[in-house]
Amino acid sequence: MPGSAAIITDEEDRLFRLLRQLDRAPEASQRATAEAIGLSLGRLNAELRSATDAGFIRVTDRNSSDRRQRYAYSLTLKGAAEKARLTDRFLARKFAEYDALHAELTGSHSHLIPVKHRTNLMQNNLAPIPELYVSYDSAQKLKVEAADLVSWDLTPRQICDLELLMNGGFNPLKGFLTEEDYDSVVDTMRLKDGSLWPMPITLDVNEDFAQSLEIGQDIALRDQEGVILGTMTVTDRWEPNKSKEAEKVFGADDLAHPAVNYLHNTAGKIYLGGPVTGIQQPVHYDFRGSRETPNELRAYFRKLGWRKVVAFQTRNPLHRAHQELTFRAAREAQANLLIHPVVGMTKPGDVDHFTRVRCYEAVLDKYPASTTHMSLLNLAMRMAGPREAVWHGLIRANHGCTHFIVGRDHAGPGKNSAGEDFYGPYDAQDLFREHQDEIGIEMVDFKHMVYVQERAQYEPADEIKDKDSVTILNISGTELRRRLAEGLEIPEWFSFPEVVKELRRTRPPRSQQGFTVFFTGFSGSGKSTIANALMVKLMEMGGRPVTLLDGDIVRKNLSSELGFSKEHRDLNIRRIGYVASEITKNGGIAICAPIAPYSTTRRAVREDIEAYGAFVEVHVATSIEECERRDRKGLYKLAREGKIKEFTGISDPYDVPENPELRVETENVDVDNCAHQVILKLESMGLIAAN
Ligand code: PPS
Repeated sequence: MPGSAAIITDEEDRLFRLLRQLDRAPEASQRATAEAIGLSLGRLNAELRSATDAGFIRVTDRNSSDRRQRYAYSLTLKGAAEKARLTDRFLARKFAEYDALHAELTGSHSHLIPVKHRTNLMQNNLAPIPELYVSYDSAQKLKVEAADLVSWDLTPRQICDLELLMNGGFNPLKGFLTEEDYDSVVDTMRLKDGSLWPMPITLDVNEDFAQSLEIGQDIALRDQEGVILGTMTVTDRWEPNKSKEAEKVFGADDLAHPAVNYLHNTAGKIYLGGPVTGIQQPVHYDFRGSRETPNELRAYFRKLGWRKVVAFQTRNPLHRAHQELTFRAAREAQANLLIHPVVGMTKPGDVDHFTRVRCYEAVLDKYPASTTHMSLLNLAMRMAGPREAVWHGLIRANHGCTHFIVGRDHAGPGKNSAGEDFYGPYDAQDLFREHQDEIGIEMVDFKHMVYVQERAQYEPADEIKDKDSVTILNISGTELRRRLAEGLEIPEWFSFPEVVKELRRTRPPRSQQGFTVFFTGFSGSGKSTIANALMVKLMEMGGRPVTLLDGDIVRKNLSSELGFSKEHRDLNIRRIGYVASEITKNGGIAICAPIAPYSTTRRAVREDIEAYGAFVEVHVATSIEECERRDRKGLYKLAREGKIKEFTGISDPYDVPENPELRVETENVDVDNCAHQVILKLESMGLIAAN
C-alpha cells in the first residue's frame, strides 16, 4: 500500500485519540476522557460504542452509583494492536511531510524517514514495502498483553511462513489465508481481490485446538521455545479438502510429492485464517549477518545504486554450471546478481543448509564483489514446480529484484509414484512467462547447461550447434551423490575444489557414515532374532558402534506407558525413529526391530533418518499363519480369544511394505542366512566396505 501512510481519515484520527487516552488513563471518568480528547459526552459515548463493537475496547462494570463513573474502559489486545498500527502510520506521515519539505528546501532527502515507511520518490523495486510488524515500543507492550492469550506453538514450516508474512516477503498477504482467499488461491491462483498469489499460506492446527477457539479471538503465535512472534485474530476456521488442494496446487494427489505427503500426513486437519500483527522476527543463531529482510535488501540495493538485480534461487550447492548460468543471466539482463539460497525447508534429503552456506561462501570470491551479493531466504519450499516458480518470483520482487532466473525443472519434486516426472521440464517457465507482468519481475530463462569438453566451457544444451562433433559432459545430482557416497573422484570441470571439500566433510563415503536397518513384520516373525544375529555380525566387523532398538526393549525402556492404539504405536515408532536418526547422524549403526505396522509412519521415520544417512527397510515377510503356528509368546492364542485387543494381523492392520530395500523369507531359511542376506544388501549399498 505505497503512500497509504499519508492517508489518515478523520475517523482514524478520532479512534487513535480515543485509544491513546484509554490506554493512558483507563480509570478516568467519562467526563475527564471526553475533555482530554476534546469531544462532547454524547459524541464520546458513540465513539466508545463503536470501538467496543469493533472489539478494540473492553468494558467492565465498576458497580459505582455515579452514572458517569460506572464503567471502566480498557484496551483489548486488538485495540492495542490497532493503536500501535495507527501510531506508526501517524509517525510515518510526519516523517514523510518533513522529508518532502527537506527535499523542497535543500534538493536532497533528509534520511530521517524510518525505512519501512519511506514510500515515494524512489524506484518501485527499491521503495520499502509494508511489513506487518508494529514499532519496537508497541511490540514490547503487546508482548506483555499477549501473555494472557491462548497460544499456538508454530511448526517449523509455519515459522518460515510467518517470518515472510511479517517481513513483507509474502506481500500483499496480511496474515494466514481466510477461507475465501484459500478457495480462490487453490482454484484460480488469485486472492479474492484478484491479486496473483499461487500458494496457499495456511495455519494448520489440530481439531482440539481449533474447537477450543471462538471466531474473533486473538491467539499468540509462538516459536518452539515459546517466544512470542506475533498475534493473529482468528476470523476463519474450516476443514479443507486436502485432496482437492493436492490436485490443484501440486498437480496430483500423490504421496510421492513431498508437499502432498506433508499435507496429508503432517499438516493439521483444520485451517485457521486471519490477520497477523508482527511482534518480533524469529530468532536465528546461524549466519545472522547474511539473512536480510525484503526492506533490508531494498535498502542495500538503494545504497549501492543497484537499479537492476537478477535473483538466483537455489537449494543446492553451487557448481561450475550454476556459476556460468548466473554470470550469463547477469550479463543478459545487464544487472547485478543476488544469490538467494533457500535455508528454510527444502526437499527431504537435500544437503543441509549449514553445509550449503559454507559452500556458497567458498565460491563467492569467484564472483566480482561489486556486482554480486548473497543473502539467505528462510522460505519453506513446497516443490510445486510451475506454481512455485510464480511464487518465488513474487517473493523476489518483494525483495527488490527486477529479474529472476528460472531454469530447467524449477522447484521440481522428483518422480511421481508411477516413476514419471510431476511436471514438464519447462512448465515453470511457461507459467511464469504468462504472468510475468503481474509478478512485476522479468524472467531470465535458461535451458539445461552442459560442459563442452573441446571448448572447455559450459553452454546451454539447446544452443550447441555442433552437437555431433563435440564431447558433451554432464553430471546429474544423482550421479554426484553416488560419487560422494562412494568416495569417487569429482572432476574439476564439474565443481570447485572448495565446494567438493565441504561436501566431502559432511558427506563422507557411505562406508563411514551412520545408517539404520529397520526391520518390520508381524509379532513372532523373527525380527528380533535376525536383528540380534545382524548386530553380532556387524560388531565382529568393527568400525562403528552398533545399537539394537528391539520392539520389546524399547517398550520397556522408552515407551513403557504406551499401549497398542494407532496413536500409541505411531508415537512408539516415532520415538524409535528419533533415537535411530540421532545414532545415524553421529555415525553409528541403529538396528530397529518393531512391528511398525503403518506405512505412513515408516515413511516419516525414513525421511527423518535419510537426512543423515541410509535407511534400510527389511521386511521380515513371515506369514501371519506361520507366526500364529509358532506362537512363541502365546500371544496369538490370547488374541484369538479376544483377551488381547488390537493385535497386529488378527484384530489390527499391517500395511505390507511395497518397496523395502530387502524382503526376507524366514520359512525354511535359518537365522544366520537371513542375517547374511542383510549383510550382502548393506555391502551392495556401499554401507560396509571390504577391508
Ligand atoms: S508397534 O506396533 O510397532 O508399536 O509394536 P511393537 O512395539 O513392536 O510391539 C512389541 C511387542 O508387543 C507385543 N504385543 C503386541 N503386538 C501387537 N499387537 C498387540 N496388540 C500387542 N500387545 C502386545 C508383541 O509381543 C510385540 O512383539 P514382537 O514379537 O517383538 O513383535
